[in-house]
Amino acid sequence: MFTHTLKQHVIMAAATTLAAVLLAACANAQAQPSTAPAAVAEAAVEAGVVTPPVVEIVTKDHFFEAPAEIEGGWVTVKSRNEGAEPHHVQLARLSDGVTFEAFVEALQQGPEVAFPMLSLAGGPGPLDTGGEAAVTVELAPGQYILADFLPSADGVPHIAKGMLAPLTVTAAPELAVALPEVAGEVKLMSFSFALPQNIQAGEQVWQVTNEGDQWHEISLIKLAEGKTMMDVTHWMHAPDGPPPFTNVGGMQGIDPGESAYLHLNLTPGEYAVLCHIPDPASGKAHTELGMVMPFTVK
Ligand SMILES: [Cu+2]
Repeated sequence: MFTHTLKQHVIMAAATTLAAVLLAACANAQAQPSTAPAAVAEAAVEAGVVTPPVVEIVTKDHFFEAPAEIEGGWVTVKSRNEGAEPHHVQLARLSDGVTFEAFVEALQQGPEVAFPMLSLAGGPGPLDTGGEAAVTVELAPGQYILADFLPSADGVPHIAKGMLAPLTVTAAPELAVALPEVAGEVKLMSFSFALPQNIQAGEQVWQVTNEGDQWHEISLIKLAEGKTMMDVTHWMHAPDGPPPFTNVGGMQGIDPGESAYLHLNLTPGEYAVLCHIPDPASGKAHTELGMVMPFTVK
């Protein structure tokens, strides 16, 4: 009885608030037509539209500092690298009925056994020490993993050094979410990138869509002053000394047909995007199959 009354009260309060906001918006529009769009935006927030909640993850050598459970739906995942090595955060959903323990067991039998259990859900791309990045991704409820597949200098991937953690995603709250305003669109294809035209410096959001038939990612690197793509290619084949670039984030792997949002703060310079995911058919990294593309930020 009490619950019923309370619920009615909340609904009435919400209706009253909405009516008040709409009236205010109308009055404002009549008085000052030029400010109408701002008034409408305020009304939307009052009516229950929220920005995606933020989940913060810290990467270290070699573990994640991350929550064990979060609410699903659209979430903004922020990462900060406090490790000495580059790190990324791949979110992946385990197939229904697969436990974290079962996945770990499958991984010991090899990626060909474990990977079919995963749907890739994106995540902040590789960052150097001190770097920060953010992505907005949609998470269906279920059991997830956080993983870092980057290798250390000794060749051992971070996932084998402790960078594999379970994450439980519960049902999404019933709220309308305002998605980020998009400055450009990125298409991931098998095996190429389509990037926004005329990329300008500053804060911006790219919508990243996987239009290919397998997993793809987009990692951004910024070339060091005076270095070329030739230097990058040479270093990647035979790392010798410090890399001729910095890792500035990106969107970790997403499933075919999926879309997510990449938050960037770019400074002018020469960059490249890469996809390191291996092609199941050939075993070759997508970088070798054409997924390397230089671009300039003005
Ligand atoms: Cu790819």
